[in-house]
Amino acid sequence: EKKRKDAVKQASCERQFKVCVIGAGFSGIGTGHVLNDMGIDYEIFEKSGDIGGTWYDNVYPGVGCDVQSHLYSFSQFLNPTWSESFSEGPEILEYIQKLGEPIRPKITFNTAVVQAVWNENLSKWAVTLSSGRVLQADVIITGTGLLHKPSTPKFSGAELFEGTAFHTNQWRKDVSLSGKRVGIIGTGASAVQAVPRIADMGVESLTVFQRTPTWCAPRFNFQFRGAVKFLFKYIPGLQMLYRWYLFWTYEIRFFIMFIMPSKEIPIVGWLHEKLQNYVHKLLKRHVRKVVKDPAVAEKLTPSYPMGCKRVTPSDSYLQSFNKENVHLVTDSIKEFTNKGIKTMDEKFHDLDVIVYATGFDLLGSVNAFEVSGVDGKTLTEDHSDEPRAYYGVSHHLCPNYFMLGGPGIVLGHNSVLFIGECQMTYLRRGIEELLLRGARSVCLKESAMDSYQEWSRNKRKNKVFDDLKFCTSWYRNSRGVNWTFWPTNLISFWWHTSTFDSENYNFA
Ligand code: N01
Repeated sequence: EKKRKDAVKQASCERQFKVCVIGAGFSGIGTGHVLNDMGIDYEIFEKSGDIGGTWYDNVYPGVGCDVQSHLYSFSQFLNPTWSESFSEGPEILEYIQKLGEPIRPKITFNTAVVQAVWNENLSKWAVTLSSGRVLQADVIITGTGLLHKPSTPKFSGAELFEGTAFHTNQWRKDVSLSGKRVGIIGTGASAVQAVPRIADMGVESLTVFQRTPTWCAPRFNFQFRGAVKFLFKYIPGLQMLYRWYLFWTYEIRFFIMFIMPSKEIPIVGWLHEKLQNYVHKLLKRHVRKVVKDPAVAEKLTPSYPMGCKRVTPSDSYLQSFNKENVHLVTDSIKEFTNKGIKTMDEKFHDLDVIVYATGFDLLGSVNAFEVSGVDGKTLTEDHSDEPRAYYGVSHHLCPNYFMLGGPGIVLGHNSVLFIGECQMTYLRRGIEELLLRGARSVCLKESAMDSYQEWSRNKRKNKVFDDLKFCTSWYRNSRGVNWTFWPTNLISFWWHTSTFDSENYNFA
């Protein structure tokens, strides 16, 4: 391994190999550490003003991670001092910024990538930045994520509203909510975190406009005491063990939430169905127990199977609806007026502030900048409304181009950083292979892309998130095709990405 590492380093020095990394969130910072370890030169470009990605951008009240922190962190950079099991945004931001400190000199902030064009003759990418600079890079690694472009539905009359309106992703810290009548549209993961906090911000009223209820499981958040942090710090193996315990408990959820019980499998299929029904029953009972008004509890109870949309764990969301100043509205929004929102039942809801917790524009996020690859074909064109990437990493139109968190690897049950680490191992091996072979380019074969896409389509078939009859969600495009989700368990992802499958690539 040491010899291989030295050879890679030498080869990259000799040909002044340069990598362009896009984004300084978890993916970009993790990649920086990988490239440092490989001894490869690189630059990172970040459109925001500091390190953190989603954790820098999203500052709405209550922002946090609904995956436990000891799992939502890098295995190489364990943090023994997480203050609670589900850390909030600021603590996660602190973690990633600390991790990013050694990388900081390599990052250019407030600079977006606007275009990347593959030059076949040079076997290099010409990367155009928002500053006007054009950089020549041997390899591009993107860590731009799928959820960074907010989606703000165009409600009729929105321009008439005289109060303040903004998206959770563009939280206005300068707007005080105290004493205000606040409306929030949407009940996804962002709203579930924000609603309890906004309700406690001294607002006169908080009206939650719900289109579809969300499955809200109890989170059982707890604080880590000093003794536990001490043990985690001085016995890293213990923390790793805890991490693996979390990983497997999350992984079991894949079976419970996502796989549709198959009656064709005797006994197991029957047991599986019983288990799923039982979990649904438990969660329904939980809503009825927590929410005092039975009519409100009924409205907050989903009628679709959990896992069809993202499950949103919380210890305080449902409880908020017991507060006198929190109201649930389930009639659809008809239009905005100068004073607030009018619903289909012709009721007016007077508001001072409207918060859009309406999620993200997935296609806009994935096509954030123009990528022109082999023969001038663009990724946007190939993506159309069903973006694809081989293990969320490579694409046959883009030689020397690796995505972290690309299409097809969204998870609804476990830590996406596990996927990120697997992808980093994979692309590292790919770059090593390129350098060690003395090749100029490495490009996925089209046949590999096609068979991978076929494989993932088939794998999704018996999953609840793929079945249109249950619900709509941001996982799917307007035709109902789910292009976002990793279709099976994570051990399978790890297995497929633990080695670089050179046979599926062309080296030139
Ligand atoms: O967005 P969403 P989000 N009229 O798309 C409603 C990640 N995340 O920002 O369900 C009325 O889930 C829409 O209604 P419906 C996580 O992956 C992670 O909350 O479509 N309502 C829905 O209720 C998550 O899944 C964390 O009927 C409209 C809501 O708006 C993803 O981000 C924390 C509407 C949108 O929910 C997105 O979550 C936060 C309309 N026209 C976010 N359009 C973690 O903790 C939309 N809605 C890791």
